[in-house]
Amino acid sequence: MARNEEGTIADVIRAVMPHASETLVVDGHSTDRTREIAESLGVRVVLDGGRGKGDGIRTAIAAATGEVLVFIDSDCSHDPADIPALVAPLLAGEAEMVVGSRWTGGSDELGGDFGKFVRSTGSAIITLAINYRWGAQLTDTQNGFRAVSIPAARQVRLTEDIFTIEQEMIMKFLKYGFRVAERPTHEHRRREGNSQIVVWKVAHRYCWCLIRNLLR
Ligand SMILES: Nc1nc2c(ncn2[C@@H]2O[C@H](COP(=O)(O)OP(=O)(O)OP(=O)(O)O)[C@@H](O)[C@H]2O)c(=O)[nH]1
Ligand SMILES: [Mg+2]
Repeated sequence: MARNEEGTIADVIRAVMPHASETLVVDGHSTDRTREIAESLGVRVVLDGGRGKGDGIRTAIAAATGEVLVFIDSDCSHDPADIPALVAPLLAGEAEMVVGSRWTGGSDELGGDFGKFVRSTGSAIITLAINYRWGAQLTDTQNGFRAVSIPAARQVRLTEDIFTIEQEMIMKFLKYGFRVAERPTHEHRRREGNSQIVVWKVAHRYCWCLIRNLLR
């Protein structure tokens, strides 16, 4: 997933390639050199519909080939060396989704200022609600670093356009009876550029997405 990540995209692609049969860059209409750099490294680049990261995730699910798809950010927050651990339960037939957990693997970004406090508290409450509703034992329902079975991801119909797609994806997998597992992964601070999430502008969308999917 990449939107204006020209400073880090090349390093992420190079580190991901040894772990994947195909590396796919979903570009959210970057206005910098992100797309150009990705193409110069010989990987497939597709454009999302320009509606946000959720749109990018749906684009990836539609465009990916093979059986397993790993989502990874392009800001060097995630360690590609964790990919085999995320994929292993899928290949073993033990899960249809494996989420990297920052609660068990640690994060450089979960606290320290008011915005991060709101994000981590909100995220803990959402996780609690999801666990209660589906009898799950998850610790991180927001991390974008995760592996999914492509047939399963195509079966659940995802509709969220923004970052709320992470929790929507988990709720819909659970609703369909798919198994959602976790593995510890460490989240590093984004190396350059800015976060695309402004917490107070999107908080209500997280609440609505949660309530809608809990009730439905
Ligand atoms: N394809 C696509 N990718 C996006 C879009 N918005 C963000 N991304 C990418 O999704 C990943 C996660 O976005 P970030 O802005 O890093 O969100 P975050 O990790 O919660 O925020 P930070 O902790 O500040 O890094 C990054 O690699 C972004 O480049 C989009 O609209 N389309
Ligand atoms: Mg990030």
